[in-house]
Amino acid sequence: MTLDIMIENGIIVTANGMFKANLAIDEGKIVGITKNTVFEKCDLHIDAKRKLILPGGIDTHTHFEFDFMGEKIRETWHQGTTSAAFGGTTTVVDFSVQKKGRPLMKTIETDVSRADALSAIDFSVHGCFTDFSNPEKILKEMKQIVDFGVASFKEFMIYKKQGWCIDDWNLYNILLKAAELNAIVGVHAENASIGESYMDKLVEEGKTSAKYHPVSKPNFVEAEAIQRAIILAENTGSKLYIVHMSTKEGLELVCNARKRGLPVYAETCPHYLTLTDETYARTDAINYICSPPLRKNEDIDALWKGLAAGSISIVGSDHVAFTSEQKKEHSKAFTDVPNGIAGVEARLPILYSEGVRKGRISLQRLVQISSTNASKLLGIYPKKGVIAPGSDADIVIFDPDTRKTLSADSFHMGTDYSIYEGLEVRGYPVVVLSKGKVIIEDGQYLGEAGDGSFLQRKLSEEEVATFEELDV
Ligand code: DUC
Ligand code: ZN
Ligand code: ZN
Repeated sequence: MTLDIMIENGIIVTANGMFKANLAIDEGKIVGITKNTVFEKCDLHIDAKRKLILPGGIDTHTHFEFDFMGEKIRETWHQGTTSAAFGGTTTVVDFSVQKKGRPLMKTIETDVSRADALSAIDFSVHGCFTDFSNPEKILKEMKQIVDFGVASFKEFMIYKKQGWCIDDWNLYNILLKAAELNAIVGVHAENASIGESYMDKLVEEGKTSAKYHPVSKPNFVEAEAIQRAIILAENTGSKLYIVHMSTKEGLELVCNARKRGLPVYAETCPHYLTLTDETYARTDAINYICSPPLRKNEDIDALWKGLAAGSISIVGSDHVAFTSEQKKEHSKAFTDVPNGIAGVEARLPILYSEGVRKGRISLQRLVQISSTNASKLLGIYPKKGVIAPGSDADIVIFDPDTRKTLSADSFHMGTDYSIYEGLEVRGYPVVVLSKGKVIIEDGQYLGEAGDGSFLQRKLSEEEVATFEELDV
């Protein structure tokens, strides 16, 4: 038998441990992990001496080609997913946001076929309802969407002005239905009434600059919505996923819910782990406007501790690649600046450099929060998220010693600035394989638009339970 690829002499890191071994890959799958044998008959030998072998990253939170707050992202699915691959991510879960008056299923089909033609890596979407004019229709559609292979929904508890905000009754009913269908419901948790009224008040007072963005959404705005979502989920039996959690108060609520045995999971993002609200004093502060806003050092410390301890299960990028020109176009008041920060490429390097290198998380935890937990929670395990025979050969060969200064010029995403400009990181992906094909090597992209396929997802109680053993 001649294998396609052997990755030799690397240190394989999994969610549970690490060991030196050779990895055999054939027809897109991992077919063997061997301690001693070096397969002679093999089309390609890759020497991974002194490198870490990680399961390809799974980014649970991207917004490619997003149409939001009067602007459409110019970065294409292909550009965005190529950028993801350079950063060691081989699967993304994007958001299909319903167009009012149209079934969500239609948006999902359109988005999936667009991504199918363009994506460099495998992908899925979360379904987001925004049209609540016929609640019965939503509940019917949820089954159709889950049957299609989209086992997760995300609802916005804010963005009333954009017409996206869900009320508690609809959220409660979606949670009830999700419990019945074995789906998971994500929430963007911010109290809409307070957050948006606060914005209006500040603007009326002439406080329109970006430094008022965090003022309009203090920590309790997020915490209150998290608390409410947890109570609703608890009373429906649904799994709940708090996306882009940014506050120490939110963390405490999730931690308490988990201690009570509730299936409540949290995601945070690299920007909430690295940047503070002092950033909003910069001259280019509008480029950092995202929701929830950047917080304080005490939140950053709490989030890292929550990640290490297991109360936060996943890190997604919340990648939104508006250009500085698009941000500027709407900069008369901070309330109109399209929200979002681009970070799909930086996610894994930042987690390694700021997390593992600085002693905040272990290498195993890095694998769990960047890949394995997402595959288990979102229903793509063991196809994705693990280095094991039979799994897709989505592999990152990671050089722990590479030093790199992050910069918009060296990233591959479709925007002109980076919030991490000038940040020195230690450790970077050097080779990335997607389904057994080398797509990144020597700083070159070797894949093609459309290499990625839609992943049908189905949640498994068993898999969710196994990652909960890792998260305490
Ligand atoms: N938050 C952002 O910062 N951008 C897009 C949507 C969101 O919830
Ligand atoms: Zn959000
Ligand atoms: Zn988002």
